[in-house]
Amino acid sequence: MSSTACPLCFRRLDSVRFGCLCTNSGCVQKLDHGEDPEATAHYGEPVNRRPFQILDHPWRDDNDWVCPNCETGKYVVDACPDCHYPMWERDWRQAGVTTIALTGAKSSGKSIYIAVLVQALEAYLLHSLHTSLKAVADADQGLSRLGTADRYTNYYQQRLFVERRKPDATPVGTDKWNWRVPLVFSLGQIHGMPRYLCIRDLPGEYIEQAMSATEWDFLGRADGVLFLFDSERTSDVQNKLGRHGDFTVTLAANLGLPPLDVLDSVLHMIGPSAPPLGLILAKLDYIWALRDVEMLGSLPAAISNLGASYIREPEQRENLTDQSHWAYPWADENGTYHPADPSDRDFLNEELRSLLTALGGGELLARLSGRKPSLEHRLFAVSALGEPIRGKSVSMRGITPYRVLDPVLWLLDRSWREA
Ligand SMILES: Nc1nc2c(ncn2[C@@H]2O[C@H](COP(=O)(O)OP(=O)(O)OP(=O)(O)O)[C@@H](O)[C@H]2O)c(=O)[nH]1
Ligand SMILES: [Mg+2]
Ligand SMILES: [Zn+2]
Ligand SMILES: [Zn+2]
Repeated sequence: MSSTACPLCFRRLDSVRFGCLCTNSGCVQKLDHGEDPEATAHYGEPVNRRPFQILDHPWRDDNDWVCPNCETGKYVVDACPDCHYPMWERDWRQAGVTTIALTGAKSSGKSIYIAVLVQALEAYLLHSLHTSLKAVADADQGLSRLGTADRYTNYYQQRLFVERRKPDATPVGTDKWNWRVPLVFSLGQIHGMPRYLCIRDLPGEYIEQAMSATEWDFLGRADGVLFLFDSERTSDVQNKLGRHGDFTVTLAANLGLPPLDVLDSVLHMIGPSAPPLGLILAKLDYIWALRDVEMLGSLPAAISNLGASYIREPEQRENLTDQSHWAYPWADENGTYHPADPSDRDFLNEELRSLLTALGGGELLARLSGRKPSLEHRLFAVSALGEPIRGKSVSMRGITPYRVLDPVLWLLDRSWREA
């Protein structure tokens, strides 16, 4: 059954324990009770204590619980009973929530992926499911943090689309609230219920440290973990494109730890559970560029293979004789939900296995099966930019993202197909 979850700690919410929190900014300042230990443990940063109460039913009105500090229920919101994260949307408890954690080495392309994913998802929802994507408004007035819409604009979109320059690494220092809190999007009514997507972007720098702590437990509870394997880091790209001169290829030493070490960290942070894992070959445009600069015969067959499905976008639904065979989920004019046909995805999965092996990622697959046989994994390939960066700026021809929806729609379809 599709159900609701906490956007921060990714815990499924039950109908036994309900939290309510006063978000009045005056209350945070007036209450001098120090830190809230539960919230601090989950956020990984000190969070001030605020008036909070557990109820055995959802907070309805002031008769249930009035904030003892400001003596009103005006600012009381439904909050996670465990991490105290406030869920401000009225329909949150009745919604289907999909939670995704984005992992990978430093500079593997996670933040850029989010920048283009959100735009692609917006267009896809409108066209294929007739709904719209909205950044959820953050009504937590008590804390001076930016909400999803502002963070998306300032940290993701702006750098990519407006400034057209390489983005800074996801900040681990001063701007830490940027990634300590999730990006939350409302996706509209899909297959009978309001749907939300919560994504947590992680700085590679922290993932590489592989800490076990309450703040990372959300990884094990995610509906899916995406792991980016950076094409830029492979020896073919480093040696063949790095020396070519036309392309900006970052030296492997500046790209964080080798993917195998990072995967080990991620598996350690996931702990004993086994959320589905999407292994994404990121920055696929570098692989395409290899085919342009090298004699095809000198490249492994899996890279030079012209017929491979990882060089093609999936077929458009309009072009199919039987639309039920579309690679992505869609809704007809009556709003009936049609799940994705997995055949394109299965085919891609098999082809990418040989490509990843040719690129030196075979050990990664062996490690996944060896360390966690119970963990379901699937391969994807994306290019967020559509072509390699030359100089310091993104191509002036524009950004043409490639297959960025695939990994996320794989996970969304899994939750959506359950009504
Ligand atoms: N050619 C190419 N470069 C990309 C692509 N995606 C990201 N990059 C480049 O890779 C670099 C790192 O991208 P980020 O998205 O900041 O990487 P990150 O994984 O968020 O890094 P951390 O925040 O440090 O963990 C940037 O300079 C991007 O321009 C892509 O699809 N193609
Ligand atoms: Mg980042
Ligand atoms: Zn929570
Ligand atoms: Zn209050």
